[in-house]
Amino acid sequence: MLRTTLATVAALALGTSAAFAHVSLQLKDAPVGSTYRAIFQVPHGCEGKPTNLVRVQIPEGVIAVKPQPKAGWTLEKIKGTYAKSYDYYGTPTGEGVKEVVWSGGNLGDDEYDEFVLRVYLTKDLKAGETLHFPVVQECPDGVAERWIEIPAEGQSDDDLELPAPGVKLLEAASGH
Ligand SMILES: [Cu+2]
Repeated sequence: MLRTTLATVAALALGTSAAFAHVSLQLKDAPVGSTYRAIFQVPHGCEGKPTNLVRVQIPEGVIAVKPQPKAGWTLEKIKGTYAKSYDYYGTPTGEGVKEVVWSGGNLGDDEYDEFVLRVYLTKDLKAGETLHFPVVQECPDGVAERWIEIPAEGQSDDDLELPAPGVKLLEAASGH
């Protein structure tokens, strides 16, 4: 698994850059303590090949994940235990969906599509920070685009070849 990952990264580094349009989130900011529609925009395939699989990793602090099914794609919800228990409108929530996979589809390199999750952004997340959702796009012949880079302190997405899509966290709305 790790060997495959490193080989893919190396192949991407040597191959043509696909960074002219990143996988990104359509809604760029959202308050903590609220429901968020995470709309992942997939603007191209991998090195000209169609996309057959889209995998989204759910960051810690994001709970109550409900993916939107897509015609022609098989939906898989991988569940697990969170690092801690989170408050979901008064209900302690310690486990849930940690990864979502849409597979078996065929999105052409010259086509565009969106993959949607409805999630709850807990108040444990920090307003002012950017929350990243690592995404992997898989294409035929073992080719993939791994949007998993997270900017270090002082860096922005523009400094990265394959930035993970992110949403800017805002202060919780009052009077909920
Ligand atoms: Cu790109």
